[in-house]
Amino acid sequence: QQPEESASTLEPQPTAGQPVNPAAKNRLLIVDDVAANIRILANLLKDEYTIQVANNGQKALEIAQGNHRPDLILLDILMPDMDGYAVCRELKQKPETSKIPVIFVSALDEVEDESRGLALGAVDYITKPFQAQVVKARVRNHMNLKLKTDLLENLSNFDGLTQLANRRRFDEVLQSEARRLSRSGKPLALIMLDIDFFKPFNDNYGHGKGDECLIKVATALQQVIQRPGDLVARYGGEEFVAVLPETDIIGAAKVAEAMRRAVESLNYPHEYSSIADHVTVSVGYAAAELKQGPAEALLEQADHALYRAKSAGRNSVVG
Ligand code: GH3
Ligand code: MG
Ligand code: MG
Ligand code: MG
Repeated sequence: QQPEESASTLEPQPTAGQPVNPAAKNRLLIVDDVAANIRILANLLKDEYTIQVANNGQKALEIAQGNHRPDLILLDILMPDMDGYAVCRELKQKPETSKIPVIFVSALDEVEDESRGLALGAVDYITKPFQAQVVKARVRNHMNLKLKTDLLENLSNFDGLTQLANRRRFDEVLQSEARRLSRSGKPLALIMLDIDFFKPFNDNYGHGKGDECLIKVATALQQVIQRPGDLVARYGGEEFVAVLPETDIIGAAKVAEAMRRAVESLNYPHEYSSIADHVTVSVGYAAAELKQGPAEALLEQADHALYRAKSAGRNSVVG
């Protein structure tokens, strides 16, 4: 019986670097031009993993770049049209697939074949005919390593409390967007946001409640930011930032106001605020074409705007 491509029954794969669902079964893509080979490997591994299959290189690349990216790939070398080496080279070149570990499974058993595969970035090389138990063990080891790598990447890019991108990730995205947009001449917008009277909130309700409030605010902000390419991050304690590529000052003002309103709509009780009976935020924004200066200058502008929003009485938006 042919293994099914059960990918469509799964939740969409989170974009690279986003928190992974530990309960989900890990995906294994098997690439081979011979159906019988696929069947053998699939039967061997289907209890442990969600099996995806491709009978040629092009199909393999499509699946690897799709919405259900595999966690690991078993890759045949000798295939018509596009051989396994070429597939591996393409996978390693593209940022969205470069981190997926590849194990070659091939009848080519010369030292040159194996070393060529490893030089292309494959993590392992298994020769056919193979020992079933050895394949199982090697796949398991590499899968575990991949999951640990994912975990580390998540920890270094996301804030543990709110699950938003952290400052490190924000800086990275800001720099790469600035580089990209300074070439295209399109504008970049930044939003900086700070919770009003959060110190008295913490002092009176306690840090635990303060943390809960931060999570609620973060979720509300994330729901406003829906456009692909936009990023909202936790900049520091109770400060948040958003990067909006290809957005001008008018667009920035709209998003900034939507964020302010989203937090206000939470109606999150705060009886120690001097301006309301619920949690509010002050928002500063700025936008520019990046030919005019570095991204840091734009961030400073947004920060100054935020300061003016505070001075203007808080729960307000200033650009
Ligand atoms: P303003 O309206 O001027 O922003 O007043 P504020 O009280 O919000 O400003 P301030 O910067 O003085 O206070 C920030 C407070 O945020 C300090 C700290 O109690 C709280 N805070 C920062 N990070 C965290 C966190 O991770 N968890 C919790 N619970 N509180 C935090
Ligand atoms: Mg083959
Ligand atoms: Mg602050
Ligand atoms: Mg504050």
